[in-house]
Amino acid sequence: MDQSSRYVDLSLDEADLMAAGRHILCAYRIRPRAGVGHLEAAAHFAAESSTGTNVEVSTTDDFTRGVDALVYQADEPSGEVRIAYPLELFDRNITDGRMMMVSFLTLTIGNNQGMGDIENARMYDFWVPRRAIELFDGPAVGIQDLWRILGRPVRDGGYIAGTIIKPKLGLRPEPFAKAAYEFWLGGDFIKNDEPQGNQVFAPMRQTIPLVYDAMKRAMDVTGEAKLFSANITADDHAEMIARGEFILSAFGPDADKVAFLVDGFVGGPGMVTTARRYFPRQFLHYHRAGHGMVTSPRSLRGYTAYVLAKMARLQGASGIHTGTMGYGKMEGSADDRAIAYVIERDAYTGPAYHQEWHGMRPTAPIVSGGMNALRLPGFFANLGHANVINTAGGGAYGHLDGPAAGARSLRQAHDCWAAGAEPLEWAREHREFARAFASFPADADVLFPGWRDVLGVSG
Ligand code: CAP
Ligand code: MG
Repeated sequence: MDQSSRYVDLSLDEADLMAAGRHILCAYRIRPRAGVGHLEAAAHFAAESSTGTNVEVSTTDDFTRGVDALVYQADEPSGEVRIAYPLELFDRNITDGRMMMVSFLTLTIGNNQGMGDIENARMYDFWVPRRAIELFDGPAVGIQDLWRILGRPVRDGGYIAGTIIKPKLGLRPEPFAKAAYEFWLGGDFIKNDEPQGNQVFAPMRQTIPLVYDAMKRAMDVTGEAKLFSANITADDHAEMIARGEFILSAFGPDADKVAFLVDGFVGGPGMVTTARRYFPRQFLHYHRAGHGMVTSPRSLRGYTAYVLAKMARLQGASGIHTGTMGYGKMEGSADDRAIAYVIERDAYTGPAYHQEWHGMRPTAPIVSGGMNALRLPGFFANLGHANVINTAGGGAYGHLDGPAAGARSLRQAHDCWAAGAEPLEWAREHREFARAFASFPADADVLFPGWRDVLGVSG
């Protein structure tokens, strides 16, 4: 059934829609099944995403039609479809009237994924009006709170050198805490790896107190504050809360040095918002494990990593993994810096829309995935700044001279970029950075050919 007469209005002007501020706008690329017209498919997509189904129903009235999602732009050659969703469509809390991300997803990327007349459809940008910014939680804590704890300037406080306790799984409490202590002798920030929680070989109630003891000892030895991002991910929100409360209790007077990690993509919006609302004083660390199933550039469905990051800021993530922009082990490209820019800035023009954040606190980029000291200078040069949390697991625990040296190599790599120095020259005067070349020779061969001769390393 062609519903374009109801769900398409190409006379609508995007600038007018933005000025009125009564719609959320979404940009998709849609490919209809063979034999289905582009506009017909887009209309059905909008119907299924708002007030309709595949047939007219007798119960529809004029009010219903007044809140139809409307296709306002469509371009068949590119597959471009832009849809305006009236704010009234989106579910609101009965507790406090706020909007909820699960409703945004259910409508804009819900049943429309997998419709019989759509080959594939993928959201690559969306825009929210000021009213939606007012109605989403947004971040309560930001990187500036971490910089303050670290004794840094709260503006442009710079690079936070971090790691992930590796191996990903398999350490019992004592070796886990030892690994943490050794990194903290050189670095700032440690996170649980995304699957680490309360495994039977490392019960949280044993591990966390040992981690806190390691933090205290490292702070005593170094005279520096240290940070730990503890995973509270769980299916049951009561379990999440129990974990968070236990961890805060265990860290006692240093609970402000604890961030809470949630596996937000696989856990879903409910988990993120539970953490954001129940622990509003803790830095909310959004890990996006699993996102690649929909955000991969090879995916023709779902939404992009750029869209995921915007959603995370609205939900209140203090930081989210934004990838390594072609410099690490995960897929990505240099242009992925837009994912960092859209969440850290007060406003940003993305692939379809210019988004003003109207004072919503920023979400910090978290850079992780195959990173080590050799890869960092190029990464920073591409991003253009170092106001990020970087977590390098292999890049620290794979360093030949141990985790503390690995941590120092990361900071020296940052300092090399900040000084505008040539890395091989910098390595001559910075031992741990130099030893990263020997620690990661395959990377060194690719990034710095001839490094052995320059650094006098045989082999
Ligand atoms: C990195 C990591 C991160 C992913 C996240 C891992 O470890 O801990 O979870 O990189 O990817 O488990 O692989 P390494 P993203 O530093 O040892 O690679 O940040 O792209 O979501
Ligand atoms: Mg990990």
